[in-house]
Amino acid sequence: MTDLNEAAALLGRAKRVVVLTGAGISAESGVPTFRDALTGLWERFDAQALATPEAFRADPDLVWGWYEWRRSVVQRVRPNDGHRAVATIEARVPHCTVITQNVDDLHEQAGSAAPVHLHGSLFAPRCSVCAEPAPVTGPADEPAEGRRLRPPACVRCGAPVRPGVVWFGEALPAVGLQSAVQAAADCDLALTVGTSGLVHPAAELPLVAARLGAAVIQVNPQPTPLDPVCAVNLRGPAAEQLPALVEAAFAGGG
Ligand code: BV8
Ligand code: ZN
Repeated sequence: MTDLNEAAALLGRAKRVVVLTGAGISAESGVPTFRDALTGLWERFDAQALATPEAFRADPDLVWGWYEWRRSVVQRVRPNDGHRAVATIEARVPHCTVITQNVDDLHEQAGSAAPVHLHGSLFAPRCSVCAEPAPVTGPADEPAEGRRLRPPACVRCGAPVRPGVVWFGEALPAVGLQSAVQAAADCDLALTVGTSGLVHPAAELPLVAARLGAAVIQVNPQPTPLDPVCAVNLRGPAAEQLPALVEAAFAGGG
């Protein structure tokens, strides 16, 4: 039995599915993965150093400029066949929870009802002091790669507005994390797609599923630390592997 057929048999009979996605599922839409997001003028920075509260405090214009550039990239792209295949899985299995580490809105654009955003969103800026939600506005001047931009001031308290993402060293949203861990514990199949499995606690979710008896299928062109717990490793891009998996699992309209 080929890996694809084995994965299709698992998906075809799964009742409670968790899909965990990382930056890799948006790669084929043209959204740079987290590390690629530092190509060009950003490449002299280390993502882990830029995606922190300390970096924002030290240089708000640099960090806000990076996130506005990334938001402008996401607003120019479209979901790919990988995002659409995830929405098909949601429609075809009895229970499905989509959990994403991504801060883009491509799962929603592809039809996923309510993906859990473990690391927040580029589309939910808020005040860095009083947490007042701030409007998502098109930047006055188009953010260019490497351009610093002054963050807007909070309408309520005047403090700088920050991106609505979870930075390194910040706690994940408690409700989202709790529902993600519960879904991973309850599932009978976990799909981990396009994540390097390096960022915690998100990286633990497939391990929770496997420890509690679920089968894990991984979709990634590269090996990751999650390989050993996977029943099947589909080595390839999500926009090819996921549609092929969905086709093989539900072809009979089953
Ligand atoms: C916290 C939002 C505590 C911002 C992001 C335990 C062990 C070790 C470290 C830690 C630990 N616990 C905590 C830590 C520290 C830290 C951490 O994990 N550090 C690691 C990196 C060493 N974690 C934290 O700080 C977390 N917070 O634990 O808080 C706490 C508790 C209470 C009170 C206070 C504090 C917060 C982590 C969240 C950070 N924010 N994103 C932003 O986006 O700017 S994470 C960010 O990096 C992305 O969201 C992404 O998920 C992640 C990884 O980035 P990438 O590698 O680019 O993306 P991905 O992982 O998805 O990899 C791309 C993959 O796709 C690759 O494997 C590639 O092969 C594959 N691919 C490429 N093309 C394709 C493809 N796959 C399929 N198809 C393709 N076409
Ligand atoms: Zn405020």
